[in-house]
Amino acid sequence: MRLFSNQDTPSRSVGGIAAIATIVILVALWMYYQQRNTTAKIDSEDHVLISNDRLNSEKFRSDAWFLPDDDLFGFVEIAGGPFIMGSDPNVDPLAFDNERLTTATPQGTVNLSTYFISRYEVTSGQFLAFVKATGFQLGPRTLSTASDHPAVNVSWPDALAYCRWLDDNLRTSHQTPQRLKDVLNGGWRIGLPSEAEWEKAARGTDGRIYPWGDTPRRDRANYQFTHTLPVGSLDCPECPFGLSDMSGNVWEWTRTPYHQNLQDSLTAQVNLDAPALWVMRGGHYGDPPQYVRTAIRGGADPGARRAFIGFRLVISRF
Ligand SMILES: [Ca+2]
Repeated sequence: MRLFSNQDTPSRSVGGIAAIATIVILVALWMYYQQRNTTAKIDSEDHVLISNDRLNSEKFRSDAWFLPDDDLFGFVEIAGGPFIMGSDPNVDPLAFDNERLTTATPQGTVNLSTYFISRYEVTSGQFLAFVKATGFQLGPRTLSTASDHPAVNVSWPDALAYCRWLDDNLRTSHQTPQRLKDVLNGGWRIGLPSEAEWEKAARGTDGRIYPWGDTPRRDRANYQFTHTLPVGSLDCPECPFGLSDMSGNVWEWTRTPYHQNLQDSLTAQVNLDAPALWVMRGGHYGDPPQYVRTAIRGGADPGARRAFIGFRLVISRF
């Protein structure tokens, strides 16, 4: 379209320039808006993509402690029954020795009762709501990430304190959806997952190596990267139970004391007064593929506050 020419009158030229300036301003505003609503994503060939992430501002309730906006506040039911736990090095050559169920039986079936697990890692926004409500004393870097990123630099006691506050809060608040209240009133409580609960949620019942299958995929989880992403940034339609970031983003605390094989951890009596390392699962944003497998496990000192350790929640009968 021709806007103006040498034959145009001065007034028509001024009008054309104004039209162009208006278009430039509108394009600049549109680009600014897009930038504010985007987040980095990584495709299967390691390209960093920029995608629109308006979803994240819509999926948490600012009027309800920034919990996910559904009738269970983001908790997902995991039906009772068996699953395959542990790693057989004949099946998964990347397996570490500490992923064995027992020394003699590296992989086996474990049966769990029904429980609920949170779809996302606990976010900074959710943790901040707890801090504001209670005056809880933070670590110096605890809320260093944006509100929809996972809460990091949280110790094991910090995570437990959040769980206890949320449990008390949701039992008594009129904001709690009735379906969730019914669950909590049925003898269940909010806490950290056991490592068996965590592993079943991550790999489902078929013993898969990653939540989406048996080969690494950087378009499904945040790893081999430089920083955390907003929780739930990467879609994973193949992942069991619709959970996000079980692999990568941040390691996640569990309520299980660390032992060198799984069976000893599963059967250990929890003694909060005894020195222990606590199991964390799932790997973090900077880890290689081997460290974001569903069976990966590490032990951390309960007081550790690290930029790559966060947590998620369960509702269980523990
Ligand atoms: Ca994670």
